Amino acid sequence: MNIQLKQEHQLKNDYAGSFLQDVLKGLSAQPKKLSSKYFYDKTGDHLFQQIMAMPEYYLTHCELNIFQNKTEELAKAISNINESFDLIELGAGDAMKSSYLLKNLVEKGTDFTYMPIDISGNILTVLQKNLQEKLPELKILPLEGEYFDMLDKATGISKRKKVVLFLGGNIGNMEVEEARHFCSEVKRKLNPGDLFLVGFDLKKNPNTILAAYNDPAGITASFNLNLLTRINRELNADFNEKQFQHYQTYDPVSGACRSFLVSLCDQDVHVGNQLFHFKENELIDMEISQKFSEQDIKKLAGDSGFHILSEIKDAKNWFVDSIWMI
Ligand code: AVJ
Repeated sequence: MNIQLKQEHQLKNDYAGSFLQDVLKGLSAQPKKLSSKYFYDKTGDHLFQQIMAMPEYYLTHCELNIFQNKTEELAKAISNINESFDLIELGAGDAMKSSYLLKNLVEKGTDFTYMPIDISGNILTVLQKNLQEKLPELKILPLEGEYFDMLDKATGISKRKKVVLFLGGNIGNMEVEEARHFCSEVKRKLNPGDLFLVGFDLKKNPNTILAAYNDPAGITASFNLNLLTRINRELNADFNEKQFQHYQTYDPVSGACRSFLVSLCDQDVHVGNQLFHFKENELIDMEISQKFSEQDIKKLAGDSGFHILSEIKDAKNWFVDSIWMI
């Protein structure tokens, strides 16, 4: 095995190891918990694409509206730092939204390298192929792995100014305290003058929010249940997906939108060589999609060592891309 392959093999093994550890730890907790960061295997990527295409899932249109219609504003705000820079995207996915910004920057002759980071190598391959066809002049360096490992890698590769994008309301997949810690860690890895652009889904009519995560066709349910299927396949487990049911909540006071799986009966599940008992109606806490007020955002920026440079909203004022500086 050559060194490159050996390193990749090692990385994959470490990743599988932490997946197993996270699952065992989560299922031993009270209430039982699984991390939504593991939703995105090949089927999960596909189901998420379907979610983004649902009429109820307004988030897609909102941030797309910003990137399509306020491209120049975005480009001005991030090119403010003036010299050449690296544009790092955390959880780039298929880069559908950011491609509008990339096109604008490329056409202006801006000197930058696009560094998309994603945990899914599968989606990064698709992204690279699409972008190379669409924007042949774009300098692109995909980084497959966990955000902070890859952020370290990116800051090691070049000493240029950094603009970090964290779009799609992905920050919402963290509990408030976790989000604070996450943003502080991003700040620690950056230098004064670097920028952090974060997409936040804003608090709005609670019925609108709940509908986006509780679709009647059950795509969101399948998206949650698919993690059980993935655990069966990759971690030698025996979940019976038919014995779990999706349950969605939204609390308009805290802004927490949460999804659970409910055990429909008393049952035992093996994961590797460990046994977990589920009582009837016992929950697995699957995902939080936190919604924010303007005040919540200001507090989060301040608490993690940033100040807000500018804010760009969609036409409905449902979503904001908030641009922060150290
Ligand atoms: C990818 C985190 C933005 O929380 O809205 C969509 C994931 N979960 N439907 C979100 C998701 C259920 C999504 N993010």
